[in-house]
Amino acid sequence: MNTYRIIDANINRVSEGLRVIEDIERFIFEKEKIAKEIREIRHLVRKCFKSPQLLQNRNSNTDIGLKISQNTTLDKKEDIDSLLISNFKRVEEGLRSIEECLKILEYYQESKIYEKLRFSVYSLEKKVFIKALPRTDIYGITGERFSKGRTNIEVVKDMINAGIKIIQYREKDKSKREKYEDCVAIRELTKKEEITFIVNDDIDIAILVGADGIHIGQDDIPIEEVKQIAPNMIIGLSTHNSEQAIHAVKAGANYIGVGPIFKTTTKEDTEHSQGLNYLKWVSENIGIPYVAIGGIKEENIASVKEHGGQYYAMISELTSADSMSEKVKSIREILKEEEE
Ligand code: TZP
Ligand code: MG
Repeated sequence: MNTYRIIDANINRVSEGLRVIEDIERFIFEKEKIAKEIREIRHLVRKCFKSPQLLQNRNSNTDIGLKISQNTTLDKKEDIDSLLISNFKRVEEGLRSIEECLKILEYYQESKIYEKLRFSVYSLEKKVFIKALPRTDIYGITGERFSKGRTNIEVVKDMINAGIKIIQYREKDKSKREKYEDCVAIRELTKKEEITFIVNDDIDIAILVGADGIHIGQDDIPIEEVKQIAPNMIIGLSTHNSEQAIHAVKAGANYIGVGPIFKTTTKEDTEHSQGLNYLKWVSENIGIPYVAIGGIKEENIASVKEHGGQYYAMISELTSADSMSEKVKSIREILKEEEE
């Protein structure tokens, strides 16, 4: 029956589309977790509906689609992103087709499985494309001068082991070359663990090491320009007042820094900010993610949370902790208590 022929064609189409996406994530972006998720879905697509009717009804030789495809250039792809997009669409449409055909054949339960798979692919698509900070709480930042003799690399390893999911490389006392070398090593460590890695200030280093994002300040190159040269990166912009926050959103920042919340000795000549009041305002008026920064410590983080805290960036509180894991654990306990 021709309905089986549609299902057979779409199981192939979906699996092949998933394979293209999986290969891109695996070999180009080296995203192990995402590649694994795709592989699991790909296996399920093949496994969840089996029938001898599929092969029996296959008739690739007479498929008019091949002739159409051979004579069109509509399927031309310009870059990896468009390859990804078209394969996601192929997979989603194919899954819908399988789902509907199974209903006709009265495989109702099986149809529901393919519906579920389609929704898993929608979420995956979002995960692959969205340039956003992962859902987490602590945003760790380096600074060798504040690290009690530890190197930035050691601190990053500690951060990763402590379960921090976003790490920013910020280093004001090193040469470009030294910073570059640090970042190459940190990229390797963070890539393996799928930690979001953001580089402060040095757009060139961020691009060269393949960081996930760049963090810039009000006196750096305008965000509009940064977006031009690093279109696939998360871009964070420090803000100190509501005008700057509104502008950051308009200019396309993926998140903003909000601070300084408290007095800090870690950053010299910090711009004045209304601290907690400004944070509160951001939490009520700004629709993109925001990261509170400046003097945040275990002792005061509860008040940051009370004023709408979402992400909490810390340098000295983390880098100078005797045990990073213990520090992170206590901070997370406080944040959890606040939620209850
Ligand atoms: N931007 C505003 S305050 C600050 C930066 C980079 C320093 C934050 O460091 P600490 O040690 O967490 O106060
Ligand atoms: Mg800066």
